[in-house]
Amino acid sequence: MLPTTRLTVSGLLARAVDVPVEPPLETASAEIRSAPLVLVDLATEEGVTGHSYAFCVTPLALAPMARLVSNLGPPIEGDAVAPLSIEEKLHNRFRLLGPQGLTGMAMAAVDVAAWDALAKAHESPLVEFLGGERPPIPAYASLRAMGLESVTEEAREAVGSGFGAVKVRIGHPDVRRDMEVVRAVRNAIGDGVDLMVDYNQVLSVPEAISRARILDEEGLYWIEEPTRADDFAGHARITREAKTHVQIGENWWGPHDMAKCLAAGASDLAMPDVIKIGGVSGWLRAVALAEAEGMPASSHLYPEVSAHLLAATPTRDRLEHLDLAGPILKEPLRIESGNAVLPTSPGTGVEWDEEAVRRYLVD
Ligand code: SMN
Ligand code: MG
Repeated sequence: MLPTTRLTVSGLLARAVDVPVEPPLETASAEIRSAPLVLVDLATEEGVTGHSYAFCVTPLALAPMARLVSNLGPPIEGDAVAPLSIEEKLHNRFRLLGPQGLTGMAMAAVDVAAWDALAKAHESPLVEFLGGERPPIPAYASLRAMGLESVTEEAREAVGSGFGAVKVRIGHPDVRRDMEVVRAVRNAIGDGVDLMVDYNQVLSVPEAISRARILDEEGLYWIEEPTRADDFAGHARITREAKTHVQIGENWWGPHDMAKCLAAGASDLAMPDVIKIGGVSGWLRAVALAEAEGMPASSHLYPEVSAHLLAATPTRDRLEHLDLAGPILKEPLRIESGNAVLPTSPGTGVEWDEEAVRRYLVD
């Protein structure tokens, strides 16, 4: 007999944890010393539980986000675990408020947990449930330090452990410092390794254009978010002026926002964030847009879920490897010779280490 694959939502549990980020993640916008995560458990009447987490970036958003996610429980209790129907229902609830920001993230976290539960009920890793296989997924090391010596050392270690690409955060007050860092890292990693840079939105449009012209000679793989993420017109100007590819996918609030960005010519590349893009459901629509444009698609954070999704992405490029949730997971995503190894366990492979969760729980 086939196992039961029809599931019914029996409850939604949202827990807030604040997990140390060691060493801290330095960016031109802010330093991240801890990862405020909302852990989501979608329980079903059949006994299967789906998991997901949402990274709130700042602890200021942690408690409201946990509350918002748990508020989504009662409206879906008793419903089928059918992510597309749940999405439609919750989107209707939020239509007049808007699906950007915490509302969108909360809905996406529920979506990922629902897909996880379904894949578990089918006893398949998420990628196989989506119709794909488990190829090795090329990853890049997303480096944490911004200081010249420390980031150069980090880059050397990453390449030593097999990564074929690294990303460094720049956006120093003086472009000459940006150049020094880029050249020191390039020197450490050699010409055969791809190098990306991330400005985390700190430049004005004219400043971004002049820095891009200088960086254009460095053979960078992409320049990420040189200016404000929602400034598609500004990014389109930068994209036209820069020889290097511009990458601004991480702050697309759903596939519709991505479509507007592409229509504006504001990014050469895609890198959806699974929680900002609308979960597994949003991701699948987003990468269909990328495929139609012949646009390589990488991922942003959430390496455990993104690895499955990239494996099902026709224009897959690279997985961002930045391990924020590792300390509270039973099994962090494995990286071997610079490639993510998809787990064979059912679902996404995200399972909580309950002892660690208790340690970092925030009331
Ligand atoms: C980033 C943004 C927000 C939190 C962590 C890291 C960064 C990235 O822009 O691309 O990794
Ligand atoms: Mg970024």
